Amino acid sequence: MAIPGKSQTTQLDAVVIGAGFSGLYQLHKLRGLGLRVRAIEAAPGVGGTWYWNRYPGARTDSPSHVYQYWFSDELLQEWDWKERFPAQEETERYLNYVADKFDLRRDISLGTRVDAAKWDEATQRWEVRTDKGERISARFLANCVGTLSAPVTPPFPGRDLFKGQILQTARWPSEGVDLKNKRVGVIGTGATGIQVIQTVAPEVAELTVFQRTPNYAIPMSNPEYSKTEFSQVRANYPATREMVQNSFVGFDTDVHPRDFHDVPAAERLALMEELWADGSLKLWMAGFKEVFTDKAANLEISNFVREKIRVRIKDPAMAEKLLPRDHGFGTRRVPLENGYFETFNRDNVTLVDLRAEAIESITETGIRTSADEYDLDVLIFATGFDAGTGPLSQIDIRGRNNISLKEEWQRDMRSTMGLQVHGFPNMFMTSAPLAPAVAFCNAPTCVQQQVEWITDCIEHVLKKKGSCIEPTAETEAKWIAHHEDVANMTLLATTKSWYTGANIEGKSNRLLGYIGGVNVYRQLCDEVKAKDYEGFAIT
Ligand code: NA7
Repeated sequence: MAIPGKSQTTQLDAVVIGAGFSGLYQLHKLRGLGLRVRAIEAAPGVGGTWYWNRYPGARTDSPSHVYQYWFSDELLQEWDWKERFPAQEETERYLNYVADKFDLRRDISLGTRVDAAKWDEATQRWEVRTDKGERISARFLANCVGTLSAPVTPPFPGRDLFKGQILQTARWPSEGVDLKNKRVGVIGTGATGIQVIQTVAPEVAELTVFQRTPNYAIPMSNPEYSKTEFSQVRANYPATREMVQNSFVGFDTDVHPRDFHDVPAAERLALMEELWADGSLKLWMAGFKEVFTDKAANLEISNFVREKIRVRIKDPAMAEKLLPRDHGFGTRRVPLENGYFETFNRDNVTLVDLRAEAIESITETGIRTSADEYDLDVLIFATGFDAGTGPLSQIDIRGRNNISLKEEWQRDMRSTMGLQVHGFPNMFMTSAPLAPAVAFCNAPTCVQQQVEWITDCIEHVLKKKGSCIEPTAETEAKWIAHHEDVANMTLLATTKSWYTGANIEGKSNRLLGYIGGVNVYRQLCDEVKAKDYEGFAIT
């Protein structure tokens, strides 16, 4: 697509920001309405999260047969997943295949960042500005920027002094990094840190892990599929598709039908063992629902997992450091792992407990804590993201009366069903705050549902010959109140994690994601549509 000079403004019907799972699909769907659309993507390739996160060991914790698109039967027949939990490379390849198959690239500007988007009341259009100096005027703006795409690193003093190499997992160099025989430090033991640590430990000379909070993790069972096994998986796609759309968390399994306290203790244990042995997130997603709400139930499940971890670590003192004590199982994101805990039985691995000795500074030669100095050649930050609000706050988005989305969200993180924000007409979002997609869902399930809702909504506005749509203030207030009611029934709302924004200083501590269920959320979205977007003003 030709890019006009700086003085010209490109006229489009819609701009999609991002070309990851949701952006690619949103582009495809809006083109299907006959609209002139462009997707703008900061990365040099498509894939979003699966472009950027190419650190050693990066892979999905959702099984491939649910972590995919459902909109094309042809695609489902053509694409053979190689593993149950695909590595970054396989998922990135899949998304590139989708971009080619549906001829999406001709409408994607890669390596281009949207700097600003401003609602123009006079024209009833969004004025979008990119870092290439391009100006685009579009009627609709679809923000498909992902939830975990604004990485953060703590502001430790001395960072500029370090003579070695500093790496960030979410910005891993595409040419790769040779860590062989190096002294490597990793800060962070979330889902990302766990994958890096277990992967690089055997190849580096020394690995020093800086851990602030130990995490629960479940051993992943990740067989490569044989042709026969994969055809069985594929044969089950119709049922899988049905299930992911109607389950609590967007997977092909659902929470246990019986109440925790109605099941005798021996049966509870047997069920936990069975779910554990599956080598997936089932203990979290398909176990007792009370894990999210009931302290006693959560304690029993947490103790079960702690014992599973303890027996894998040879040194009891090391085991003590690695056992999570300050939060219950499943109240923060539960990662899968492959030999993570055994990593700490290796002679070349040191665990630094940051609760006992805090990081004081980065030095020329490594890290200084309150108790010691650690010499390093390479320092890897696996320190997480400004989830949900971060990616959109990086763009200067201004709605009616020049109100800034970033400033609004700093005051109060709000949205209507994570799909729109009052005051920002014709602006749509996927994976945004107060929807399951942002935190409590198998991401592809939820972003597909949101993209479809957004597309239907835009089609409705076009048919009605309206110029714009936005939720009323009352609708938004009602959604937030419902979101809060549901959130406050859970143990997650009072646990420090990126789910509650506790990893970012000063961030709103409202639970980021809607936790009433993917199935319930879908129904609520469908109802809005069935009632001709009741609660949304079309003008
Ligand atoms: P997470 O889960 O936010 O983990 C970040 C890790 O970095 C976590 O262990 C943090 O400790 C640690 N961290 C953050 N800041 C510091 C400071 N200042 N000092 C020491 N340690 C720190 O991010 P991930 O990338 O692992 O995972 C994000 C999601 O991506 C994951 O949930 C999946 O959905 C995929 P803390 O726990 O805050 O004490």
